Amino acid sequence: MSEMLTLALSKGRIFKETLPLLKAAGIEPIDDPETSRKLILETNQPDVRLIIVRASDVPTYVEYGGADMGIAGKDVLLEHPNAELYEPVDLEIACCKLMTAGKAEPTEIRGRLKVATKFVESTRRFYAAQGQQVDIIKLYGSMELAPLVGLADRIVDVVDTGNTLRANGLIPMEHIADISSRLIVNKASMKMKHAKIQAFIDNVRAAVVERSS
Ligand code: PRT
Ligand code: MG
Repeated sequence: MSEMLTLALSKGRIFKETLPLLKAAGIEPIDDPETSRKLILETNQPDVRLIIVRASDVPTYVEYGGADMGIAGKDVLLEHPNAELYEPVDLEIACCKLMTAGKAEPTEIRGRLKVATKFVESTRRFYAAQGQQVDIIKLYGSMELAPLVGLADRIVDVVDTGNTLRANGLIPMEHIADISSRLIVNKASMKMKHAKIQAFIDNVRAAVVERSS
């Protein structure tokens, strides 16, 4: 049997925006993860399979060899600053911005700024670079709620249209980073399955260039 290539990705926006790039590389999943409950998806290529994991788990699967490659948002990768991974292609999909946000009407802040986020690592680095001491409150979702109930003065979250912030009476404040999804590769796989992975990288890179021209 020929060696298997395993690609880890999350369902939702990353899966949807990855499909055309996979197709350009000749890979088409047999099942749709939005309707199938399968976590391992076979493709039209018998030696390529997709595994469906939480967006924030993709770097973990790839670093420890549960998958040879993966597709992860830069926001997620920034939370794993020491991960042993290659990041050969910016896929320019699922684009957004990592930003601070707070209440639209200015409020008095006494003592240290309280910042609620699931992006603890990026938040710590952003405020440290400004020389500002803050208290970071780790949340796993619905960050927009934190300022509304007095849990925090600011949030750090990814923002696309800004509609979610506005709907909750918040406004974007400081820009921390531009975010897009990246192809990541396990270091041992890159050596052991070099020809196959390099061909995949070349095909995907060509598809990204083709799409942006
Ligand atoms: O759901 P889970 O906890 O597993 O992970 P996740 O929510 O991070 O996954 P998913 O699929 O929602 O996002 C995957 C990746 O898409 C993220 O890691 C980002 O790199 C990227 N991305 C791009 C976004 C957005 N755009 C985005 N808008 N991720 C999240 N959002 C959220 C945003 O925070 C807001 O709550 O979508 C909501 C709508 O955004 P607005 O600004 O258009 O209102
Ligand atoms: Mg989500």
